[in-house]
Amino acid sequence: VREIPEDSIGPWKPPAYEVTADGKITDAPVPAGPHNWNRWGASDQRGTLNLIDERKAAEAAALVKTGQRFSLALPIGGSIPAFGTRPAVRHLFSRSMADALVGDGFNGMESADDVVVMDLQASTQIDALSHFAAEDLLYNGYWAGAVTARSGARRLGVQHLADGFVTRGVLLDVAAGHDLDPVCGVITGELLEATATAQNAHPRPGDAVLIRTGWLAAALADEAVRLRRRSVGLAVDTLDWLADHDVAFVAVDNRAVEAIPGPPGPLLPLHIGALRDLGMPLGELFDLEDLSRSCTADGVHEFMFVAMPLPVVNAVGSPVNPVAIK
Ligand code: UVW
Repeated sequence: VREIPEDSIGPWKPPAYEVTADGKITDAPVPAGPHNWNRWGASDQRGTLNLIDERKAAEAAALVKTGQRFSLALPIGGSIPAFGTRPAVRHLFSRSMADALVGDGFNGMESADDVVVMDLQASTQIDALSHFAAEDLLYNGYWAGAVTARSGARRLGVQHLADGFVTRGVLLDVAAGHDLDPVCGVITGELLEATATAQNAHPRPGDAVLIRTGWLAAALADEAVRLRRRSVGLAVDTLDWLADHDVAFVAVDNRAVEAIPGPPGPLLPLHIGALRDLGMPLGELFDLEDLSRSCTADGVHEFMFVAMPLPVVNAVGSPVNPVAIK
C-alpha cells in the first residue's frame, strides 16, 4: 500500500491532452496489454457484455435441467464489509405496522415502508466500467473526467449493463481442489486452466466465470480473516487467460477479485486491466458456497447465470442478486 503524506498537495502538472465533445481523450494510446477498445465501436458502453447476444442467452437457458436455483448474494446488512471504508448498510423504516397499531398510521392502513441507505458496492455487487480509470483513461478511451460527483458516470454508467448478464455460467472451484491461504493465496492463469480441465468446465466466449477462492467461507468463520486487508485473489496474469477465452464477466467470492496486495505499481492492477482495458465488468463478494456443494455433488460445473444490476442512472456499480440455475 502506497503511503501518501497527509499534508501533500502537489506536485501536479496540468494534463497535456485534449478531450472531445463526446468525452474521449484525443489520440489516446491504446493499452499495452490485452484490450477491447474500439472492438464494438468507438461509442461502445457495454464492453464484453457485447459477447452475450440473443443466441448466447438462449443457449444458457438450455442448460437448465432440474430447476435448482442458487442465489449467489450475501444478505444485505450481513456481517461482511466490502473493500475499504465503505460503511455498513443502514436499513430504516419510514412507516411500520406499529404506527398503525397505535393510531398513527396512514388512513387506517396496516402497511409498512422501508429505506436502505448503502454504498452501491457494500455487498454482493457488480463494478461497472466507469468504476476504474488509469492515466486519466476509462474503457474505450473515455476521459476519467466524465465521472463526477455532481453528475455521476456520464459515460459507461451501470444502467448500460442492466439486461446484460444472462449467459452460460461456469464455476471454477479452485478452493475445492487446492488448499489456498485466504490471506496470502494467489490464483494464476495456469491454476484456472488446470481447474477448468479437472472439472471439465472450460469457459467459452461470452461466459460468466465464477471463481471460488474460499475467502468468503474463511472470512465468515474467522473475524481475523475479515479484518485483514490482504486477501487471496487473482494474479494479474489471469487477465490474459480471461481475454484468451473471451470471457464476458468474472466474479469472485472475495472483496476485490484480485489478490491484495498486488505487484509493485498502480494499486489494483487487475481492476485496471479488466474494467479499463478489456471492458469487462467485475463481480465481488459472490457467495459461491451452496453452488460449490451442488457442483461437487453432481459433477456439473456449468449452469444458466442471471444477474441484473439495478439501472441506477450514471452509477459506477450496483448491488446484485445473481442466480445460478441448473
Ligand atoms: C475499490 O473500489 C478500491 O475496490 P473494489 O472494486 O474492489 O470494491
